[in-house]
Amino acid sequence: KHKFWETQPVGQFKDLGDNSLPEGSIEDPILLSEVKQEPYKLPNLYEWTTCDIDSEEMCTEVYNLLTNNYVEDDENMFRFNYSKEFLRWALRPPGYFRSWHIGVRVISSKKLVAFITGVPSRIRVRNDVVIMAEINFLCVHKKLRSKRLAPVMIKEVTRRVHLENIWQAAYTAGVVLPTPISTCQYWHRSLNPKKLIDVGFSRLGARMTMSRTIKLYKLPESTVTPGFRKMELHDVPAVTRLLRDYLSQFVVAPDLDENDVEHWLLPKENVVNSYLVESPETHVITDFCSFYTLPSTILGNQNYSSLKAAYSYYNVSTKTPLLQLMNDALIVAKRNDYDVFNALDVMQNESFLKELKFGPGDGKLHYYLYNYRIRSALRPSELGLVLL
Ligand code: MYA
Ligand code: JJ1
Repeated sequence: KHKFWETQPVGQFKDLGDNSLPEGSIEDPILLSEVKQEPYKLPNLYEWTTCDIDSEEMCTEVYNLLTNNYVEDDENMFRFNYSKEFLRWALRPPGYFRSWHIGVRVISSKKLVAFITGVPSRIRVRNDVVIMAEINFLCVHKKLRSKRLAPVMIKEVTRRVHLENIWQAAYTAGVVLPTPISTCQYWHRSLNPKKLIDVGFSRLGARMTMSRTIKLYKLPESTVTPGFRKMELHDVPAVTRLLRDYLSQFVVAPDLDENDVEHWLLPKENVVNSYLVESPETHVITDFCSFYTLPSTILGNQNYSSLKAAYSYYNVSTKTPLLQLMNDALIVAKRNDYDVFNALDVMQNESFLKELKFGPGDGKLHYYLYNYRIRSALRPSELGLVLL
């Protein structure tokens, strides 16, 4: 069934009930001198290219490939439309390797037709902090699908990760592969219900009118929590302490230092938003919430071409109830013209989803580790990791 994945060091379906297999690394590292030194062979007519995402020209090529060929929903009504600024942010975290931003071109025309990326990260699994690659943006042009290009790309990124002496990876996908460490549900909170209904993102509920629906999703103009404000550079140490302490309760979570927090969580216009609660009396930072901006192209609608979505990222509550904190996040997202606020049922998100009028979507997200076995699948609430 999975001719490629059956050959890879990942949990296999046949081993699912087998509790005798140990947790951790599936195969041992080899000497760097024994890692294949030359790239995998591509089909004739295609060549590898390393994408310099700093270059405006290259970034535009990647952006155009993804804009036209990346992930769609199951009815092909929407397609993720990561912005160039977002891609630069996602692909250049502390310690990134340019060699992990891999493209495939048609030799004759030089047209970019496929892409895959990795970025380094430290991910804690139970008590072990493991250096991993986070793999994302795997994309093959629509006209080149089903030609087994994806396995070659995955093997090539694996080889380049190995050359940096890194032997594990984390990734997410909308499809089921051998084998998920967890399967999460997408939830959606309407902020602009009229538009969402007009474009087919959501439907008018039974016995609901448009005006009742608009009223149902109405939010106040301003946030309610005293001391709620945007995160700033000087907050990095306090936010790092808050997040590290919070994430320690999950089975799988990133091990973030101050450099990571500055990169991943300091607000960046139209890319990532972070807010925190600074106690007006003590000036202690007690709570934190964040979301990233990922619009989708609306395919084939007369009136609208883009859906502005916020995706819940990392949230920490120690003093403000999580429900109130996330309600404030919804208020700022609404104020900034987002159409919808999306979240997965990871971490403690279940505690606010229903009450804040999120509804389950038709999409699921499967989490995977490469070359690291987990004895049995985790509950989404045991995951403290959000990939972009
Ligand atoms: S997830 C987002 C993936 N991208 C999209 O969904 C965009 C739209 N789709 C496409 O561009 C293509 O359909 C893709 C497949 C490129 C997805 N992850 O070339 P093929 C397996 C892993 O004939 P195509 C993300 O970016 C499939 O099961 N494998 O197929 C994370 C089959 O293998 P097997 C996938 O449709 C990516 C084989 O590929 C995926 O033309 C993580 C068929 O190849 C998928 N999403 O192209 C990658 N979809 O026969 C793994 C299909 O065995 C990283 N396949 O079933 C692993 C860690 C690597 C680093 C390790 C370091 C140590
Ligand atoms: O966005 C998604 N679904 C939407 C749109 C559905 C359109 C028809 N298929 C959805 N809308 C309902 C919202 C409604 C609002 C009021 C309350 C009730 C709910 O369900 C889905 C997620 O649900 N998104 C996708 O399918 C996109 C792909 C998801 C897999 C992503 C893989 C990413 C790989 C990253 O590395």
